[in-house]
Amino acid sequence: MFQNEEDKRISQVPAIAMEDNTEEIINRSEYGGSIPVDNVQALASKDLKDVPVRYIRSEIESEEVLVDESLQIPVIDISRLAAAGQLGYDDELAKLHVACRDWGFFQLVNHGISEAIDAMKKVAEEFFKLPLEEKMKYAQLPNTIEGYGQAFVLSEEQKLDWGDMLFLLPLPVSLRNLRFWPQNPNSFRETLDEYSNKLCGVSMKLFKLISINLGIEPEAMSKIFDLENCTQGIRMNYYPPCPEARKVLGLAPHSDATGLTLLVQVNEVQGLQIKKNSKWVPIKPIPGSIIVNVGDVLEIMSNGEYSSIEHRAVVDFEKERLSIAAFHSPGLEAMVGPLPELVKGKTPKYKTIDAHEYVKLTINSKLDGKSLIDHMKIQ
Ligand SMILES: O=C(O)CCC(=O)C(=O)O
Repeated sequence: MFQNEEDKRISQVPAIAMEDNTEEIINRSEYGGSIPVDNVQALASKDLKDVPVRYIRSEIESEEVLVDESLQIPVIDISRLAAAGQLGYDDELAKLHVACRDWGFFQLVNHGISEAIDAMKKVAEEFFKLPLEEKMKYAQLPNTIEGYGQAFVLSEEQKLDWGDMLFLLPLPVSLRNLRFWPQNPNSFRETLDEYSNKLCGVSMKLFKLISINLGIEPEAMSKIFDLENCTQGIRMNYYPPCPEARKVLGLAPHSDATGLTLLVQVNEVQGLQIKKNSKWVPIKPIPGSIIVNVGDVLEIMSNGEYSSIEHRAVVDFEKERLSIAAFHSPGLEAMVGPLPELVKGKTPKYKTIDAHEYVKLTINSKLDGKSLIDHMKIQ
């Protein structure tokens, strides 16, 4: 069906845009940023007995974590989805629909991009192992979101996450800000370039299948999210071990403000939990799989047929944990709202705003459950 079209399209985009156009695009401050806070990896290396109070979240002790091995997110085999018309295709498509509608989360296997994932994991691990001063060469600047640091810190009182991150915007290629792209390890940039293109390819396949499942034209969503039109953000999360691991969070509960998020866990340490029936369910990643989740934009576009799901990251007492999340959002020219073909004859449940406004809203909101989507709901 689409298999080779995709590869063709990807190959038409410059494989790598590595000229340093930093001066032109360094200042994207119109969207806002985060208040700088202490580096958590450095704090954790001090062998603390007590964790500073700004990281302690008393509320999490009373929240129920469901330890039920049988309750796991669906597993979707994308190679079966690509084999249109062959035995099993319709079943897998139906499984994908249920996964998006009832779970908002699934694990994707047989995606065919393991090499790019393994290479990315390796350079991400190497980057976070570098001395702090080397990593700080790529530190966020005031009022920007890209670079090494933290995100979503909007007040001096806000509780903090036990983790650091490197956030970059690989797509669109024309807006890459290489100022923040590490050159150490020296294969970092080309590895990320490859990873970004491959993940965008997988997400385009998913958007097409999702369009089919929603009963709209197959290209309806992938046109909005393709390599030329899509905005792709990649966040590499580093969660150091914590002596009070049960009292802190690596990443506060949130839903993703994107269309689809593709997440890989870098090492074997688990930490992702999703909210299901008001309880936290730990996710056990299948080695080599990609964890996919429905973001707020897909909830909005589907007029609520699919739902973004709250999730959070917990940390370990002894081991560091790393993950890499890739967020696929509509380009800045798009409108964010229910797709007209999905509203026909029904009442839109969400507002329509332009993507600039939506991005500003996202960056200037702290991670707080599904508060962003509540803002978009028509009451
Ligand atoms: O580390 C994880 O497993 C979750 C990461 C995540 O939710 C994010 O980066 O938005």
